Amino acid sequence: MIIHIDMDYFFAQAEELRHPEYTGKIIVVCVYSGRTPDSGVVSTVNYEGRRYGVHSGMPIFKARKRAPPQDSVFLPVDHEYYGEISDRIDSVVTEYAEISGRTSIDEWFIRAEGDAEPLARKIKQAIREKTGITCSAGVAPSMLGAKMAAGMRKPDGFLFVDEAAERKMIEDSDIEKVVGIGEKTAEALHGLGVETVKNLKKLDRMLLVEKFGKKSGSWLIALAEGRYGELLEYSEGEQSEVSRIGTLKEKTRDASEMLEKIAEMEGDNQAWLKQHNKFFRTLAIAFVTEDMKNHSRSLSFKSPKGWTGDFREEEMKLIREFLAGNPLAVRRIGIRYANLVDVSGQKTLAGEL
Ligand code: TTP
Ligand code: MG
Repeated sequence: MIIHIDMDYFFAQAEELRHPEYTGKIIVVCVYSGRTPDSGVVSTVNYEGRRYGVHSGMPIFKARKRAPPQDSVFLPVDHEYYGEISDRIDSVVTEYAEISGRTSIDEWFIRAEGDAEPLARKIKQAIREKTGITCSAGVAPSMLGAKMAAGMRKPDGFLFVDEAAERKMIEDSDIEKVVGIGEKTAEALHGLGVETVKNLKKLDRMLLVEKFGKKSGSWLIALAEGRYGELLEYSEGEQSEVSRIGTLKEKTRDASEMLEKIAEMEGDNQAWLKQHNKFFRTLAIAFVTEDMKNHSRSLSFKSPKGWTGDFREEEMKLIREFLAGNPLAVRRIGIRYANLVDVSGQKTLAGEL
């Protein structure tokens, strides 16, 4: 079984965590472009704000019109801080799960070999206890099913679906709600009379391939035929960062030992980038100190970096910078590439998300 974890209104909840004085207020987290004081878009908003119709991707000036000013706080995004919380959640997930992957700053997939439901509940609770913020969890036979299940009960939700329930959930779903189907694909399918996944079954297979090309057409056929496990490769397309974390032989303040561990793991990150035709802009190093606290240091490059680069110098700089500001020894160390840029030039279904 697969467990999917998705944090609730993540950036806004992270802001609530460090600003308890804003409890009950509408929190709108914004990416300001700087052109005018209100230029830019909404990154996310808490559920108080969603009730007024404020949502991700909306222009800030529009959000200002919808959210009552006396009850609202508008804050700029702080990726460094959200990244640190994400790392803290990642340590909780990796503590409980044998095989897991972080697929964006606020999402994890976990492969559960044994009894998945109690494991998922345990992880959900541990995240709440150790980080103070809530998530929604979905458990299903496939990645697609788990992700959709997690989305059905938000916020602070939990949904377990077995094979039959997963099939019903996906078949009854509106086509545009299926993870991996973008706006354009959904529109084209509406044009063919398809509203739900069930309707897709009636379409001629050849027509799907003709209309959407071999790759996307085959993806839709697998969806129609209920081969949900095969859709996994596409949902990876959403991944906006790739990271590895490892435990050092013993706790240390020796920068070259840390660098050696990073070099061991970096190959995995680079292989992943190459396989998925991605470059990255942000390089981050995560540190878990002997008191089990998480820290991270990052830098961003002006132009995206490829999968063959050597970043020893930058990594050393980040490690030294961290050690200079923290007196403790380091127990675990991680390497993360974020702000990924697609360089394949090919549009896939997932790329439309
Ligand atoms: P999501 O998980 O899509 O959204 P969310 O966590 O805010 O809300 P939900 O409870 O529905 O899961 O995205 C995670 C974070 O990514 C989100 O907190 C902010 C950021 N984000 C953007 O910056 N722009 C966007 O358009 C979206 C969708 C998300
Ligand atoms: Mg989320």
